[in-house]
Amino acid sequence: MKLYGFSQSRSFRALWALEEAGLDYEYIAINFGSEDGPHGSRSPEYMAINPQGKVPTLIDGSLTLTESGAMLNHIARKAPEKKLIPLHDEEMLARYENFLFFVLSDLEQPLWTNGKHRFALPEEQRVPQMLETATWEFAKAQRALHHQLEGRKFVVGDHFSAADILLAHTLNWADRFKFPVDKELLEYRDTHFQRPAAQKTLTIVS
Ligand SMILES: N[C@@H](CCC(=O)N[C@@H](CS)C(=O)NCC(=O)O)C(=O)O
Repeated sequence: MKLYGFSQSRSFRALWALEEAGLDYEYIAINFGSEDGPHGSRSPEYMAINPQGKVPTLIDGSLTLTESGAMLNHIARKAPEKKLIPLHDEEMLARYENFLFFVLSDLEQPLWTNGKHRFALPEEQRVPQMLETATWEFAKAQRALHHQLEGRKFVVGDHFSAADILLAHTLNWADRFKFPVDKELLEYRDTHFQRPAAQKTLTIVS
């Protein structure tokens, strides 16, 4: 497998999952914003595999994935013995998927809104008032998160899964963007970031 990524972007999730899964992979660092091929995010070569010029991109044989959530599930399914996805329990799998979609559509969305309106969008498309709205939306999603987690150490069941990778990474993103993150959620992030696979991932992207 080949993973194209950049620093502590959403690529971190896929890279962490590859490390947890113990799969063979090659990591290719993308030059963000560069038009120079083959590894500039805006180069024709990279845009041919990821038409939006975004990271991450995962290539597995003839399969190309451009969504970090789908990558987590694909990697988790490739290493069933690691139990990163609850494949054989219908109810648990539904809870896991419900959580993934919640993080991607509600918890992460205000973080990306913040990033887009501070630096990612072309300047003429940025709306400064969106920053306040994003902070308000994150606080709302964080309250819903507490309700879903109910103080548990893991998102689903009694062990670590790819949903924990997604949540811990997203909380870290919120903290780096200086969103107010509740203490117990930062403790949850810190606990999972101590895992050897997360520590190894940090060294790869730094
Ligand atoms: N939904 C995609 C989003 C990917 C994405 O937006 N990545 C950011 C970096 S974290 C990016 O490459 N942004 C560049 C851009 O928007 O032009 C995913 O979850 O993988």
